Amino acid sequence: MSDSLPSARTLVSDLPLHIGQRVRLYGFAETIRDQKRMRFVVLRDPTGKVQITQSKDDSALTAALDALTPESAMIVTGTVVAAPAVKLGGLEVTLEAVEICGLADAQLPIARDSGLDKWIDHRQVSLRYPEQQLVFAVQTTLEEAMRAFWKQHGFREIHSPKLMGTFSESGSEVFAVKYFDTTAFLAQSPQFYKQMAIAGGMEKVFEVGPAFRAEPSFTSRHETEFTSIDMEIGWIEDHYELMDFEERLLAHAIGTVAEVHGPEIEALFGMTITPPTLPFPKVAFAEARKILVSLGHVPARRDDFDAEGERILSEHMAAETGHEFLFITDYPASSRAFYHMRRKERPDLTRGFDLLWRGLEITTGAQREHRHDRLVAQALERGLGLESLSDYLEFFRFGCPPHGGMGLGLGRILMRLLNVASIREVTLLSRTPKRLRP
Ligand code: AMO
Repeated sequence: MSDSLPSARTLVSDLPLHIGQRVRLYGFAETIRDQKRMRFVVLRDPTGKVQITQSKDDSALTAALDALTPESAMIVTGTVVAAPAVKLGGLEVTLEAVEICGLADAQLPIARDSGLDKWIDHRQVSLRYPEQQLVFAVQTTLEEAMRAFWKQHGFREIHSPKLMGTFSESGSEVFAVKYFDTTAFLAQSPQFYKQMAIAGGMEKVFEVGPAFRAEPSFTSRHETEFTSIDMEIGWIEDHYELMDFEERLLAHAIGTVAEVHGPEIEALFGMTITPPTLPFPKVAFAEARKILVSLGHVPARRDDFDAEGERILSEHMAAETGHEFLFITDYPASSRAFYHMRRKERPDLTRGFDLLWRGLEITTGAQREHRHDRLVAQALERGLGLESLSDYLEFFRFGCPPHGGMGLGLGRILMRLLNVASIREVTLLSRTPKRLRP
């Protein structure tokens, strides 16, 4: 490229500032339209689209562009010209030089209407769709807002190992992997290690990382590998403190997403994002069950709700309270993890909670049992082997503060934020019992 050509990149969104100037653009060729004397290419970069105009009088440029196929990656140099008749931003770029850096095969593997499964098969193409670009912009903003909130409240970030010598939740949903001459398990949650950090005096910790579940679930909300957002907080009085923290965190994060991406989300997903009001409604499990039964839905289990029950309950409570979120608290001990703290006056109930957002569970949390002797008793009551829990139980032998925390599914939050039907629309690459590729 000659020295006189600009070397710095200009983004499409900045082009109005450069009318009459030479610019260098990087992007994909969205469409190519050939006329007898002219060629029009729409170039797309992450900030927008612009029409590139090529006069066929220039035979070298014509030859270069003859090879161009849709979705090829290219670098274009040209002059920005005001063109009020052009629908795309009222300007165009007259082509002076082009470099086709990545020529696309003439036949693209998918189209917009190919369906989600095909989109995932060819993610390098479907990720280019504007809605998909927005998903990951929103995800970035959401995580940034959460990190800012955690920082403001004195949290530290941890990165706990995903290879474990034992199970981190229940043994039935764990992936076993060969680990030299023994077997390792992929972490189902950072549960044990976030509690260890509290025992280690870290007081408030968070982790955003992968969690693995060998669940043969074929639903639109389950993945075998998902991103888990975990928190653990020391020196709490009860689980209400945890819920109070979570609702403020979510209100801040959702408010930030609304501020940064509100109009674009409205345009591409038809969803108006309004930050939730505080406090979120809360209902105890026993009361929630009564409500469900009165609505004619009798849950199959006495100590837990099915997904349909959660949906019906959520809908009913939203009509009553005008709120999209609902905490269900004080679940029966028999349906919760052995490490949930029991209520003092009702040891058959826990200080545990779930958070539903428009009928979908996005969080499980609880105050934990931090007293070694009681924790051992609760494990034994469940028939759990103390041997396999020995490392975990050690965490509580040398003085551990009262504490609790929660885990949120990143994909599920995005599903609700953008109102999409499947977690796979908001996941970079899906992992299910039937999908391990690409
Ligand atoms: P739980 O198993 O409920 O709790 O998981 C916490 C949250 O993670 C999300 N989630 C999933 N997302 C996608 N695919 C899955 N297969 C999947 N499984 C769970 C959900 C869920 O609410 N250790 C506890 C948390 C805690 O008490 O701190 C735990 O893992 O949004």
